[in-house]
Amino acid sequence: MTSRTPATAREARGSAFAGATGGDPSGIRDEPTRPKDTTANGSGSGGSVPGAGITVTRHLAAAERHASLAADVRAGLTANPRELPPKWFYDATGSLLFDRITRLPEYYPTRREHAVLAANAARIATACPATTLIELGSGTSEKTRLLLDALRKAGVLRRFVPFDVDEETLLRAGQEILRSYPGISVHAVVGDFERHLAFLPGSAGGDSESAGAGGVAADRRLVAFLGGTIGNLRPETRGTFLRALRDQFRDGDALLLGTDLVKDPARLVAAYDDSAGVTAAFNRNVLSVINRELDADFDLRGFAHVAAWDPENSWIEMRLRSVREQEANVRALGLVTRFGADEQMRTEISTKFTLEGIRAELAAAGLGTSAQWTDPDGDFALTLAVPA
Ligand code: SAH
Ligand code: AVI
Repeated sequence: MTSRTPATAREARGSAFAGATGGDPSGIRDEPTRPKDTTANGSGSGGSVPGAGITVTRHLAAAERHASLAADVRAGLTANPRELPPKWFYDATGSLLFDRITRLPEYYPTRREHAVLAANAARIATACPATTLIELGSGTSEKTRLLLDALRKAGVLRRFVPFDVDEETLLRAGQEILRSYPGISVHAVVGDFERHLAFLPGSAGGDSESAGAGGVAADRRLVAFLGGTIGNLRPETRGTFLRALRDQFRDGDALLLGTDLVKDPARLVAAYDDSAGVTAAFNRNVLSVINRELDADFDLRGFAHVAAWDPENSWIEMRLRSVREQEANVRALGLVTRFGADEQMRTEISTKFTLEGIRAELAAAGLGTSAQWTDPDGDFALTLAVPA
């Protein structure tokens, strides 16, 4: 029901066929929020009709995004040492830069995960013949096509739910999936998986295409969290995240988790400090996001990219090093922040796991591992987990 839609969420349905909407070159026409109209046949999602367009739920519309970014930046810039959360790398430029990273010779994780998925997608679809595939941190959803293909072959898939903070990339990817997979509905969720998991489509608290007319009966959900993005969360946040996800699960639901594995530190550092400088540009992009969205004046040339392996925490750390004494004015926050020469600000951790460590973390969150696969070189793992 619409009443189950969170107060911060706004919904819109729009035609997702490119060029079909006249004025809007994106092909997605968002309609103003009309709570009654978004409720089709008693469902709370806008009742997406297969093939008719993508449904969009926004937990991070402009005002929420601004407030969330402002709070994170204020906390991060006034902390000692300074730190910014990696989710803010991803505006349209950041997502584009990440996409370029995935094609770099040094950045092996995407290719390795693609290989594990290609080898095991049919097994995954047999183990969890899902009617709904939810993808957290979906980005371009490129590898996800392997899962969509396998689930469609299994004959049960009805809905794809990509979920990401970067609306532009999310909607473009959603449109492309819709075009490639006729008969499958796409419900895009603009949100933060650290805050909005309770509202996953099909959850008790979420805007669900519930059973009934126009809905997805006996919805069985596979939640894919690929790319190793879980490694970008701190250990305590990972635990909270996994428990929140477990709380949303019903019998039959499953998590497919992609994780990068511990390996030679030299390979790890090279993957995060490529010779073409793409990762450096990606790292600095967080400053561009703050400049644009919080009216700040960071000089991107004043910050050098740093990638370092931390063996104690088993993670790669990305930082921005101030190359000189400088200050930046974040006008939207009324905050002037001073950096000393060589002062470093952490922008990302990227944790590298062991197979046993992953199983233990899942178990601690009430998830039992039903299968685990790696590529032949043991670089990257996929773990399938179900409520214990
Ligand atoms: N899954 C893709 C993309 C990985 S890049 C792959 O495997 O290649 C990480 C993605 O997660 C980006 O698209 C980014 O926008 C998204 N993301 C990062 N933090 C997020 C958060 N807190 N909530 C939702 N999405 C997030
Ligand atoms: C999205 N995430 C898993 C990437 C990673 O490898 O930690 C982000 C990234 N950072 C630098 N390169 C890629």
